Amino acid sequence: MLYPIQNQIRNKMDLSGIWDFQTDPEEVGEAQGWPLGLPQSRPIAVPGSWNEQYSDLFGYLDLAWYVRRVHVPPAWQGQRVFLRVGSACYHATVYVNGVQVGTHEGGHLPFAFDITDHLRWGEEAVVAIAVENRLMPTRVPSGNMPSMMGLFAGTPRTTFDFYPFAGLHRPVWLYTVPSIHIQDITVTTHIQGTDGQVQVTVQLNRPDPAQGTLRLRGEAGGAEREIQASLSFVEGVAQATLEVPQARFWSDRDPYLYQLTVDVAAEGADGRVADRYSLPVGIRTIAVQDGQILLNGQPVTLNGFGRHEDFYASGKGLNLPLLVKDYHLMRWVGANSYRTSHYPYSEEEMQLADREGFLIIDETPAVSLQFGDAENIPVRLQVCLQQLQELIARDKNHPSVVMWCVANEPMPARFGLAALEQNTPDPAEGAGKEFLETLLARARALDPTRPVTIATIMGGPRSWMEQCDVIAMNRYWGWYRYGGELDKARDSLAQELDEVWTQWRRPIILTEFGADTLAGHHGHPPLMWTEEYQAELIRMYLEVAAERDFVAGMQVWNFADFAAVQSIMRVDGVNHKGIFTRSRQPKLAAHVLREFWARE
Ligand code: GCB
Repeated sequence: MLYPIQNQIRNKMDLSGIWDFQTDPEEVGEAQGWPLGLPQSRPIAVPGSWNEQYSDLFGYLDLAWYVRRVHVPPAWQGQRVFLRVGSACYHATVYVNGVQVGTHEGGHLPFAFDITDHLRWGEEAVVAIAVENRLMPTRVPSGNMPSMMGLFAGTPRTTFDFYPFAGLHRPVWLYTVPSIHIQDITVTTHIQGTDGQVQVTVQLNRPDPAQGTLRLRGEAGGAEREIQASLSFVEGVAQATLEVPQARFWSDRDPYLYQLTVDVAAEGADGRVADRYSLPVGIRTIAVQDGQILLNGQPVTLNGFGRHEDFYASGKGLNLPLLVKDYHLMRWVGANSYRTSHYPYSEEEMQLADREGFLIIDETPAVSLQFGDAENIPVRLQVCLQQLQELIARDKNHPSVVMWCVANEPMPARFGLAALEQNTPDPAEGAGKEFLETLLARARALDPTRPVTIATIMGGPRSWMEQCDVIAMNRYWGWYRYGGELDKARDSLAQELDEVWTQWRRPIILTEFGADTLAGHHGHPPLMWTEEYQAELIRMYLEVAAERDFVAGMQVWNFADFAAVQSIMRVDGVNHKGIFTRSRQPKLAAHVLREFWARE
């Protein structure tokens, strides 16, 4: 799925702004004509979560309507017009001029519908999007599981530890494509010595024979050049390889981007371009070999964070200044990497990662998968496969994306403090293993060029790691286990890392470790919840990792404090494991990270 662009041929219009909004808890809106206008609307910002914009909507997750009117430029007539939603959490139904044009399940991933036939040229169009984010066992991520009782259950009843923000979280666009158009582009890159190879597959929307060209602009042979190849479409598909002598490779230290332009020639010999699409390309390879992750053939360490899209007022809504600031702060501590825990982040964020040289573990929305309720497993598997396919289709061309993570902390049936001891036999082990291996295999089939992994939970069966290229471990020695006992935590961490390495001989990334910390709380001795405790715990983990070559990355949980559900586990409804506060002020541990990472 290509990101909409504006050029000589294609058009786009950003519908971000203030929309009309109304909740519909009784679900009467469609029958009462709301797709054409809301009877009692109030203003709402798009993108943005509704929960953070109105205090009475904080806990609201049922159906709500967004409506706005838009003038589609008459100059667009003759092209196909699409309506594209960057992310709607969780389920969306889209209407244009009162007619339903499509539905989509699953947050954090874009979808688009061809609305050309529903427009009346010269008249304003009414766009309506009905969104709901009900928590259900059949959804991914899941909620309202019957099993979720007890001391740690929160409000609302998620299976996961972040607030289930709802709404239109990313921009809504109108965009156009010509009648014969480029539907998809797949770029893979290879390296031979100092030369680069850019392999491009282009897919058209029609199978008719057609011709086209590829142009790649950037450094080659020590100078700025343009390298070209021609494309011959058979059954709508064409492939070509561009050879780049003495290429400048993309890396976290030098995120150099080439510009690739694909042209499709119009029928007839007048040289007219029917469609054109341009995108940045980073020439790089990523591989796993002998217990190391290799970027362009060299060992690389992924240091950084698990994060969240989360901020005051905007909730999970795209917030561009925040994005720039977060990258600035991550660089300040010396990070070169993060995981999109626990769902795909915005496309704008992935573009920035390409440009700024961050190495991304790109995660699907499959957080806290459950395997105890056999009746719901087939439905969840289908949703997971759909989300995986949509994620890879969206992000496959980003050089920054170096790994797919198909699930975060799939849950053992015997989860609980007792099961935190390693290798407790788990009744869900078999069902979970089959489910997870289906996801890993699908990711590999969709993209054979990137390693795949699962972020595993403490106490989860080790057998679930078997098919991962890289072992990703979320570990809370010193917090959920041996809280306040950092010496014991150190020994357990070291022992576990060595055991996992001995068993699987694959690079290990600690994709989570951390401690809840109230900014401004201090203590000597360093008790849990103080800034000193977090700083010492982080230091301990980094020291243990530094003694082990097979540790290929350290990602602290979390970059910043973030909104979670209300529970006795989360003071103020916030997970306080951030290295920065929710308002992005550093805690003491930020300086420890700088000490380890920024000096390199
Ligand atoms: C985890 C989860 C993450 C939580 C974190 C915590 O293992 O992956 O979503 O926020 O623990 O702080 O408990």
